[in-house]
Amino acid sequence: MAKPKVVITRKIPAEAEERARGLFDVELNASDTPLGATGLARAMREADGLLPCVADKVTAELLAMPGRRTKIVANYGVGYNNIDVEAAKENGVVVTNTPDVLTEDTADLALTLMLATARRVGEGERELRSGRWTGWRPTHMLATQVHGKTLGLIGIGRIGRAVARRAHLGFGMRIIYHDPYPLSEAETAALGAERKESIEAVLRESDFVSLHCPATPETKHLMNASRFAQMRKGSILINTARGDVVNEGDLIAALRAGTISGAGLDVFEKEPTVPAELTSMENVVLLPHLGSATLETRVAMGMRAIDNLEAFFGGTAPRDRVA
Ligand code: 8YV
Repeated sequence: MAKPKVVITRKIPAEAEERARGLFDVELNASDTPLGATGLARAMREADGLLPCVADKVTAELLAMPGRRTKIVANYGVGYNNIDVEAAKENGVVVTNTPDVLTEDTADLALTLMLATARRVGEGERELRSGRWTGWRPTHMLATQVHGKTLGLIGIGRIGRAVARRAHLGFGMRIIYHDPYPLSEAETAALGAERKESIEAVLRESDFVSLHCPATPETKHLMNASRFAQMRKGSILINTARGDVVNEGDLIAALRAGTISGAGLDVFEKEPTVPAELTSMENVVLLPHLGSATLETRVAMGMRAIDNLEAFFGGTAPRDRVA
């Protein structure tokens, strides 16, 4: 029987590409340039399965396209807001994601951003590298402490819990959170966490606010001017979730006005475009969407997406089906 045809839209680690080659009639993207809407349309006309990444917009138009051959979209990533899931359901296209394997890395990066922003790591590095460091002095680049402070989590799913563990057990932080799906009493106690009834209640008491919710129509611009106004003076926002969750214009205004004192951001509203207002600010740490960017995890994400494709084409239920 002919192998199913699968298009992998971007270069993924070699080990995963090798495995895909063995299982499928696979089209790889050796040049690693984005396919764009036209390339994705061609891929979905020609292939039985698509393995896209966060920047590939799998739109309703593509999913409803006459002549579409693709029956499964196995996203490379836990977040799948790049895919119109409703349109996938309507058109009978299966969608899967890659949870679990990137939880710990993303939590590590959230802590990296928290420490780097609070302790002025980017600013210090820029000063030193540009030859502006004039030597040690007691009042040089004074920062704000991290350990023992209050961390507010918006969302307490897999990644939120991994962040809470690190912050509570490693940094002695008090953890408060809001999530429509609360933790069990036992989990709450193990994380030293406390649930708050509203996002505002979390914002009002937190020294650091870290976002760990999915990007959905409900969470679009969840952090906006009125929510920034609820945050404590001197507090810091961390975003390793999705750019859409934050109104970037309102964030810039809040930083400018000193409503909050800093931000550590791994994701942006219009990636890879980052507003010049942010790149020119010293009190923000900006990373190019590196949450899951370790070799081990990127291999594991490839394997997990391939597991989903293999199950689907083998006639069994893919483990990570989201539509
Ligand atoms: C990926 C991510 O880098 O999993 C996610 O949701 O944001 C990152 O792990 C990205 O999705 C690649 O497609």
